[in-house]
Order: sequence, then C-alpha cells, then structure tokens
Amino acid sequence: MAASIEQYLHTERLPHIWCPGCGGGTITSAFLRAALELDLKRQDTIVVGGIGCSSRAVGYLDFGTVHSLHGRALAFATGIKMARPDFTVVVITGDGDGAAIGGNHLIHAARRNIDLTVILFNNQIYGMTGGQVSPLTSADSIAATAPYGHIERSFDLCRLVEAAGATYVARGVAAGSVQLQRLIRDGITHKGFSFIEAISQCPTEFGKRNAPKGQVAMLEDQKDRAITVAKAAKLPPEDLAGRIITGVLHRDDEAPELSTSYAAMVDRVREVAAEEAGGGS
Ligand SMILES: Cc1ncc(C[n+]2csc(CCOP(=O)(O)OP(=O)(O)O)c2C)c(N)n1
Repeated sequence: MAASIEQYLHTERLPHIWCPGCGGGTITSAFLRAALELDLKRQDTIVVGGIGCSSRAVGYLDFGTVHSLHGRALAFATGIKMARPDFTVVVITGDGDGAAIGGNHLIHAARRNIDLTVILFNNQIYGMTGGQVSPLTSADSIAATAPYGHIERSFDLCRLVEAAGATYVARGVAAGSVQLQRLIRDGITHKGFSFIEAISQCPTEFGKRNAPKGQVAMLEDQKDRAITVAKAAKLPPEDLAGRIITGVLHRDDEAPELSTSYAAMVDRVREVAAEEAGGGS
C-alpha cells in the first residue's frame, strides 16, 4: 500500500471538532504531508499543542503528542527537546495561544534558538471561545470583544520572532497548501528555532462578523493577497499594503542552537570534574 498521511492519524478519533470550512484541517494535512516526505517516525517525533481549535490537532495525531496548557506549549516542548535532543519536536499553536497568553514563551524560545518547529495557525481570532480578539486580529475588524471595530494594531509575528532570534521564519496560507507543506518540511529540517505562520480562515467566528464571508471567499481572499517574497521584493512598499508576504522570510544556519550548546557545556563540566577528581586537593 502506498504511504499515506493516514499512518500518522488516529482515524478512529474522527470526525474532528473543526467547523465546516475551517483552515485547521488543511494546515494539519500540510504538516502531515511534510512528515511523510521526511519519513518522520512516530516513536521519535513529538507534537505539542496548546489550547484552542488549532491546538486540538494534536488529538488526532499518532505521534508522541502532548495536549498541554493554554499558552504553554513551548514550555513543554522546550523541556522535551532538552531531555531528548534526538527527537523531532513540533509545536502546533494558535494566534491567541501562541501570541497572547503564550507570547512571552514565544519570544524567549526564539531568543534561545532551540531546535523546535512552531506551526502557528493564524485565524486572527479566538475561535474556540467565541470570537474574542487576539494580538493578530487586524485593526477595524469586528469581534465579540470589539463590536464597534478593533482599535488596536496587530503584530507582524514573523518580524517579532525574527527580531527575537528565530533562525527560520516563514509564512504561508491555507489556500496554498503545497507551499505550506514545503515551508513546514524545511522548518523541520532546519537546526534551530523554526517558526511558520500559517494564515488560516475561521468562517464561523471571524467570517460571521467580517467580510469576506464564507470559506470560499475567505480562501480566494488569501490567494488574492498572497505574494511571494521574491515578487514582493520588486514592488514599492505602498503596493504591499494588505498583501500577505509568503515564503521564507528569514534564515540563519550559523547561529548556535540551544540543545547543542547545552550538550557542549555538559561535556565541559564533565572534563572539569574529571580533572578535579584526578588532580587531588
Ligand atoms: C489559562 C486559560 N485561559 C483561558 C482559557 C480559555 N481559552 C481556551 S482556547 C482560548 C483561545 C484560543 O485562541 P487561539 O489560540 O487563537 O485558537 P483558535 O481556537 O482560534 O484556534 C482561550 C482564551 C484557557 N483554556 N486557559
């Protein structure tokens, strides 16, 4: 039988909880197709989720999985990676989970350049809890907590994690799942902190209050607004307003990675201890 992503799924747990038209399934399948390409093994791949619709993906995955606490997926993942640097550790999080309650963990994991791959499903809203604003809700959007329009600006999370120290930063859209698969695959093989912002659609909680409404229109909007880094580089900044720049935005393969530096430090400590034990008082 040909290899299929079903090998990584708890199919007995389906159907999933996601609403019709949610981008969560598309992004999860892009990750699973990347896992298949890389031939990731269930026994040494750990996927950690936080809390929210997106983080719920881990419940359907047949890897080592942890459905952790709201905003704390990176803390769990950091512990796992430090204990088992040989494992592939992937974090699935949402824009509320990863950038609001978990925002401090995100910048520090990026700063440490620990070898984790974060896939952040950005649907611009707290989907699971009824449509409250997140730090990625765009200004003027209507939300359950912003009935007159959101008055705050949103983060550009990719720029934030790059500034914090992430060494692989990429963005894709649910409407471009082949590109997303490639970005996730390369993020997993990159040795260091990899961050992939996956723009998703939530027709239920975001789309019911904002245009464009419905999953088809929302996906078409993603396609219309998406532009690759290479094409964007040829345009003046004023032509990029409202566009979603996709592809690899930043990459550094030279920066030291935390679990490797830690192993080197342990070796140094052992050497010093051996010298002291051998040298007498
Ligand atoms: C400590 C804590 N605070 C609040 C909640 C309630 N809560 C559950 S999911 C969620 C928001 C998730 O938003 P996001 O990460 O954008 O995920 P989505 O559901 O949109 O995928 C909140 C506030 C919680 N579970 N735990």
